[in-house]
Amino acid sequence: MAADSAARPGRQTRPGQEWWRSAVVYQVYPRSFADSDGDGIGDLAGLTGRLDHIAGLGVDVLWLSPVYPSPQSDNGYDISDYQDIDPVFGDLAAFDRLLAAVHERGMKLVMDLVVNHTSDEHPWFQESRDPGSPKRDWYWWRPPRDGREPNNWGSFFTGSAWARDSASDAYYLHLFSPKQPDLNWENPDVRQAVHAMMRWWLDRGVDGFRMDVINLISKDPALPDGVLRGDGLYGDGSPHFVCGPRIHEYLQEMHREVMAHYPERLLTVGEMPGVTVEQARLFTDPRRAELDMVFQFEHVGLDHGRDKFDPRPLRLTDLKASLGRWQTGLADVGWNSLYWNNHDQPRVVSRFGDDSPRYRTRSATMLATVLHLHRGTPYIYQGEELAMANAPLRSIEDFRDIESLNHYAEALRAGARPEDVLPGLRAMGRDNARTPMQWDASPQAGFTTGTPWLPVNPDHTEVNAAAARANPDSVYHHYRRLIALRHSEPAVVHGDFTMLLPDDERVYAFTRAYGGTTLLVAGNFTGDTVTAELPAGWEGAELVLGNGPSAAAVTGRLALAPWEAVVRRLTR
Ligand code: ISL
Repeated sequence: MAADSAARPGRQTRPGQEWWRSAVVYQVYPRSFADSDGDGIGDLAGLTGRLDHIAGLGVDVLWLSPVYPSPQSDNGYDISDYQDIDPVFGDLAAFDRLLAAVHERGMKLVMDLVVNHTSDEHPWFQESRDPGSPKRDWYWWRPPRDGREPNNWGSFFTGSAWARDSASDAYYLHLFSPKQPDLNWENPDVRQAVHAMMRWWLDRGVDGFRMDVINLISKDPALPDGVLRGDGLYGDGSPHFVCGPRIHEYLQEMHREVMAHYPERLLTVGEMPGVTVEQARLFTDPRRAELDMVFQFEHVGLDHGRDKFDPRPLRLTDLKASLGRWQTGLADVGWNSLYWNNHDQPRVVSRFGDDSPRYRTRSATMLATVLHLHRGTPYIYQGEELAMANAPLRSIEDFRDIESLNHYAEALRAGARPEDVLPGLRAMGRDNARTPMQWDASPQAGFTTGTPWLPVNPDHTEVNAAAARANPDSVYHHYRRLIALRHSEPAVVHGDFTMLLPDDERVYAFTRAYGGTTLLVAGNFTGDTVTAELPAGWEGAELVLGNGPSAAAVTGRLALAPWEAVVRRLTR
C-alpha cells in the first residue's frame, strides 16, 4: 500500500511502472489545516497531530503548500527565504518532526517549489534593487519606455505587470503581485541557486516538488507587447512567457542537476496554466527527463465566461471532450494528474455537484468516483474528502484573497456596482477553498482555540471529519475505498481509457481495459434519474463500487439514480 513498496530503491524501474502511477496525493494548505497554538493560523505541529486522518485514507503522498518565511501577501506563494520555515508555521525542527511522522506512516512528502518569483522582501531582490549589484540581473529590471512601463503586459492579479522602483527609477517585472518579482532564469546563477536549494531539501529527506507556475519561467527576453485584452488597458503577454523559448532546456537541466541524483524516490508535478496536450506530452515523456506530470487547467476553465469571475454553467459534453482529449493525448506517452480542487479553485461539490443536504454526499462521491477512475495520479485537496463546500461569502469584507480584493477594486474603479461583481467572486473566489478544515462540530470546528484567520464554514456542525470517520457511508470512506481500489486493481492504474456517450449531457461514462479486465465507470451529473444505452455485454458484470440506492442495475440500458455513480468489472 505504501508508495515505497513499489519504489525498490537501487533498481531501475521500468518505464510505465514508476511508483507514482499507482499513488494518490493529498494536498495540505497549512494555513487552514490545523492550528496547534491558538493564533488562528494552521501550523506544522497542528498538521503533524492530524496525520492519521490523512494516512487513514490510504494516500501515498502529502503535498504541502508553502511554509517558507514569507510576508504572506499571497499566503506563502511570496517567499523571502527558501531554506527556512515561517515562524507562523513553526521552525525547521517542527518540519523535521513532520517529515519523520509522514515517513513513519509509509507516506512521502512533496514540497511546493515557488521559483518563478520570490517575495520582494527576499534578500536577492533587496540586493538587486541596487543597479550596481551582481544580483541586478537576477530579476527583470528595465528602464521606462516613454516614461512608462517597459511593455503593456497586465499582471494575473490586475494592473500592470511592471512596478517602478524609486531606488533606481527602473521597472521590475511581476506577473503576479508587485510583491512577487519574477526571477530571471536566463541568468545561470539564478538556476544554480535554485538547484542548490532543491538539493538541500531533498537531502533533508523530502520526496519531490510541486512546482508553482513552472511553465512561466522562460520569458522571451525581448519582452514584446501583447495583444490588448478585453479591458483595453493591458496586453496579454502570455504568448511570450507561457511555455517560453527555453522552458524544456531549463527543466532538463534541472532534472540533470537535481532529480537525477535521487533516482526512483521523487515525484515532480509542474503547475502549468495554459499548457496544451501537445506540450504536456513533451514535459512528461520519461525519455526526455523533465517532469513526472503536470497540472493542466483546461477542465477548470470550462465554466469561465469573459474571465474566471464571470462563471457559466458547465456543459458536461465539454468536460468529457476536454478530459477525454487529455486521456487520449497522454495514453502512449507521458502521464496525467487528476484534480477537481486545490487552494485556487472553488469547492467541486458546490461547483459541479449539489451541496444541498439532500445530494451533497451522493454528488461528492459521484464526482470522486469519476475522477479517480481516470488514468493518471489523483490529487485530493484537504476537505474534499468531507465534501466541504464553498464559503458563505457575502460582502467584500468577508474576502481575504489578494486576487479577489484586487479584482473587486479594479471593477469598481471601472464603474461596476458591488452587487454585480460579488456574485462572481462568491462563486469563483479562492477563499472558498481556504476556509478552515472542519474537524468536528465544536465552535471553531476543532481547527483552532483562537479566532481563525478566515471564518469556519457554519456547516461544520454537520460536515466534519469526526462525523465522517464514524459513518461507513460517508464521503471520507468512499474516498478510502477508491484509493484502495487503485492500489488493488491494475486496470485503474494502467487500463486503456475509452470514453462512452460523448454527446450525453447527463451521464459521464467510460471504460478502462487492462489484460483480461474491463472496468465500466458511469456517473450521473444530474439530480434526476437517468438511463443511457450501453454497449452490449455488461449484463451481470460485478459491482466493484457504487454510491447509490439501486447500485445501478445493468440490463443493456444503464439506469442511474440522482448523482449516482457505479464501477463494474468484467473479467475474461
Ligand atoms: O487562480 C488563479 C487566478 O485565476 C491562477 O491564475 C493562479 O494564479 C495560477 O494558477 C497560479 O497559481 C499559483 O501561483 C500563484 C499563486 O497565487 C497560486 O496560489 C498558485 O497556486 C502565484 O504564486
